[in-house]
Amino acid sequence: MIERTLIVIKPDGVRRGLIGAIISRFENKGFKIVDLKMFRMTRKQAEEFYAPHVGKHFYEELISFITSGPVVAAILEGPSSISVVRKMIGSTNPLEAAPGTIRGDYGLAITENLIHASDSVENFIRESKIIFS
Ligand code: 3AN
Repeated sequence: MIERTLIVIKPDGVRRGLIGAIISRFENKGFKIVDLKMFRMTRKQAEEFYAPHVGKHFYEELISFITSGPVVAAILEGPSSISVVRKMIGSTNPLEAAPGTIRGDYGLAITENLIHASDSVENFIRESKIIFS
């Protein structure tokens, strides 16, 4: 089924000059980029975006990290994009992410884990409204 998903290259990915390397993986895989933007999340946007994590021990660190510099957000379209893109980014903890995944190849830290990708249609709709409306 052709569907859309949202990815956000986090401030560490932008700071480290990995925008092109990350985006090209999705292009090489065959996904179509249907929207793309670079911006800095406001505190309000970050709180909405990470609302499902309110109260978790890493919440404050997550909010301050995601607002610490510019991010690059893209909407990708292709077959089963939500699950395929989640596989391509790898496990949340880069120490456990398989080699060949983005987090497995580029990361060593759980907060600064390079990239976010929507994990369901509902979250894709919710998250992309926050970023692209
Ligand atoms: P994913 O991004 O793999 O879907 P989520 O949604 O469980 O992971 O977590 C959102 C973000 O919160 C992660 N990308 C990561 O930056 C941060 N995070 C998740 N779990 C932890 C943790 N145990 N300690 C610190 N940060 C965490």
